[in-house]
Amino acid sequence: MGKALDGVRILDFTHVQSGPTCTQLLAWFGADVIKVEKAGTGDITREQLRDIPDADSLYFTMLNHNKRSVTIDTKNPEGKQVLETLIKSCDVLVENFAPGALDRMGFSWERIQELNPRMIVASVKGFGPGPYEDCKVYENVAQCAGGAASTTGFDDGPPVVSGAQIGDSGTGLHLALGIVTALYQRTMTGRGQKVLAAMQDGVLNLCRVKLRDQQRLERTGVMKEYPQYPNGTFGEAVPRAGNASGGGQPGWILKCKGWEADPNAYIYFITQAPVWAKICNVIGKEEWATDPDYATATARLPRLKEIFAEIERWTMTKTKFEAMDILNKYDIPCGPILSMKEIAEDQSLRKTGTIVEVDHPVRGKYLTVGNPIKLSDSPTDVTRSPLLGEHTDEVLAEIGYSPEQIDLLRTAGAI
Ligand code: CAO
Repeated sequence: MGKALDGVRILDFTHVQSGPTCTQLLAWFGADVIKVEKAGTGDITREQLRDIPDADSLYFTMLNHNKRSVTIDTKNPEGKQVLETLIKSCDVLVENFAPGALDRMGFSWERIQELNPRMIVASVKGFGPGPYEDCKVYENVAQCAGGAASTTGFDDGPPVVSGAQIGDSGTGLHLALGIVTALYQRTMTGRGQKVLAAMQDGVLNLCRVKLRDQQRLERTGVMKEYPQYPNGTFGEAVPRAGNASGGGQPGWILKCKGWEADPNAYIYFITQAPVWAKICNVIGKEEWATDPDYATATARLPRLKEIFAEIERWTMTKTKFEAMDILNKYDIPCGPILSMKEIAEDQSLRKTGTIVEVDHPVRGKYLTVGNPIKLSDSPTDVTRSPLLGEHTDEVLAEIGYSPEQIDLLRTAGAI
């Protein structure tokens, strides 16, 4: 079966996490992704957080599946010529170097356009144009600058960053969408274009509801679904909301049986208004279904703390999975707090290809997260990440270099 992006060639100048997330997705959709790396070292993550000596780290292998690797010294004049040939034969160049690095290599937008006017040049940067545009940025900087950290955590504690890599992988996702959109527009205009996904913008996009709340706060001075209501105080900016749910259906994380020993024996419980009467029945507080102090969503808002404490008295008598089984029968929205161990062992995620076991010639078998986006006509086969420079000869031969020319380039240190 063919793949959605069959025939699309990507010159992949990405490293670390944000850019590689993007090009890995494009590879899973069928694009031929040629990753250009520095000879000798390659992507810095190959050796970061290693768990097996001399084997590419999980950090690298889990972000670079289905790609080919070529090593080219982009600062060597002959290496630059090889890159020019590659630029002419590819559809998209993706990079997430520090600001200005691609220009310093001699590949400005204008130069790339001269070489290939159809080329789409896609970049991740920390910030868009403005006071911080020249800054180098990593994940947590983006979470802090994009509004995630100031709105995450508890009111009486410091800002907190999320374990979800919304700055890196989140921005890679945004960039991938920009690239396929530009490819689509190119089918009509014949022209390439620049695609920029700034990490601050990507995080802010994911924190959209918090900018919503900022404006609600400025208008009304209070947000009744936040845990600060009714007894706490609201300042000028959106406060940290603990585990309150982001929308109009109040939720909280509640202890389950075994919480004293198991740090993940918890459940997320949502007091969705349409099933309020069922919730009252399940927890044995039938009278709350008709009591005017509890019967309506508005009446409940100032009493959420007390209500969740009462529900928790019930959840603490069940394991998180027992509670799930019971609550699901009544359509009460809830979710177990799953540990990474539980997720790694989850057989249903293995069946759907969301968790995949991959074999690697140096490190052996390891688990990875497969393609979270499932296309019915473009199935994903997850293959291992390339060894450093594994495909240098193969790719150069494809773009017209003879074995003798390849040997000369190698002797010159260009590849
Ligand atoms: N051959 C020779 N040189 C190469 C090369 C190759 N194949 N590939 C890259 N280089 C050079 C670049 O030309 C650049 O050199 P100059 O600084 O002399 O121009 C240098 O290697 C690497 O550039 P860098 O500044 O991007 O790398 P860094 O490790 O110092 O910074 C990072 C890393 C991530 C902070 C920075 O790249 C960045 O801010 N990127 C944009 C934002 C981003 O994507 N951040 C998320 C990273 S994932 O957590």
